[in-house]
Amino acid sequence: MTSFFKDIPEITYEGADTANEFAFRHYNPAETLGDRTMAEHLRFAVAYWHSFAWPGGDSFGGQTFERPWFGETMEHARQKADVAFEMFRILGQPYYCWHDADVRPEGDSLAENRARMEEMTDYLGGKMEEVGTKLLWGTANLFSNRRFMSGAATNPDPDVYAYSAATVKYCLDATLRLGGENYVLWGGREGYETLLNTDIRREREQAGRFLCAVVDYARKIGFNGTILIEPKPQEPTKHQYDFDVCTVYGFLKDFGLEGDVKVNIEHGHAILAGHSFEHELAMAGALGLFGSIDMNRNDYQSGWDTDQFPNSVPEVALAYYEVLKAGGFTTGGTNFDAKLRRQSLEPEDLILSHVGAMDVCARGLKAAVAMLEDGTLEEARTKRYAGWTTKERQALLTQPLDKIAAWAEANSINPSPVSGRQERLEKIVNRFV
Ligand code: XLS
Ligand code: NI
Ligand code: NI
Repeated sequence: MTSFFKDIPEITYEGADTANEFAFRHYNPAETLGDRTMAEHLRFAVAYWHSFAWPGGDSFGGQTFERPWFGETMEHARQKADVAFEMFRILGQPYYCWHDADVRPEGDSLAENRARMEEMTDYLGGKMEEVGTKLLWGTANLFSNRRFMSGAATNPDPDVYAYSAATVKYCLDATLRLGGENYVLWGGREGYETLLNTDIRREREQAGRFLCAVVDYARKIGFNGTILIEPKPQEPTKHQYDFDVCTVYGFLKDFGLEGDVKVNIEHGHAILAGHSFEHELAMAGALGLFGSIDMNRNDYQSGWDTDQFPNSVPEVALAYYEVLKAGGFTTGGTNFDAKLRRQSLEPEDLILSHVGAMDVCARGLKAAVAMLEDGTLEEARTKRYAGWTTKERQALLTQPLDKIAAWAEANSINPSPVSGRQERLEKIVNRFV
């Protein structure tokens, strides 16, 4: 036990009427909704980086958080893990996620980084056993250190490609050893700042080759989890190659990886791409790519990736509606890739941000399950496409253009527009949220 969270008790479900801040009002892990418990539906995870490694800086100022584990020694890294698992215990968090650079201090060489990661993997493994928290996913930080400033897999320097491959290798090894259920690749610097110095055709091919090597190695070592790409259109680079779900789909198809890799969709990244969260989720469902989610929103006015905890039930409800329609999570889950605002200094803020977010997700999930069970929305959708159910109309999808034209004229086809009923459907959603 560490003393960081003082006497904050373990958070339990007390129901919607409780005035206790340190209790769940909606997240009741054992409660059954449809075919699963809430815990099985939501599969919550804490992001190690935002809660324990981020110092609270922004583009105009540095560290605001003072944490006893900030420092570059292995002792600091172990202390950080102790506090992290203390928080997971208090929250009853089933999962967590890391980048290598969050859990181990930066060494003087690649070999030292690997060795430190191995040492920390053992330490984390012990903690996981003690507290019962599992690893949702591991990932490599191929964007913070200056060596990655011009990209990792897409770097013009082949030595950076090699360094990145070696880093992903030890991260996959660690993920496997800790029983991680997924492995994520987010291409933070896999993009460019200016075309004047960039060969995009070549960089895209490097990225494709890199991903093939990652998939092959994961299978070779017996990693049965899901490999996920996390799309994002920009930030930190001006143009990021994995722009959105559709772009990733095209990329995977190009390299024959559409059956091997799925997507981790982040709310804030969807917004940056000019989409809604539910758009990206529905697209992934439709393309057979749905894997996992990062549940953190952006500020709608600032236009930055602000990584805020979710706090809008209607938004979250529409997201889980699409998650459920895509079949729900298998290996994936709800990762709070969210950070405190830099003024939220107290240890309590770390706990209560997660408690609040878990409750918002639970309420959103309940609404989504209820909307599906009610069925009105799905009935209306089915009805809208009912014209396609006759044999004659279905045949249109197999006929050449000239045949269709002849058929349309012969039958005096003259479509009469039908209401899309958007406001009526939105009104139905509001019955549930
Ligand atoms: C950054 C990303 C990052 C990934 C993991 O915007 O969301 O945190 O989730 O590398
Ligand atoms: Ni993000
Ligand atoms: Ni993310």
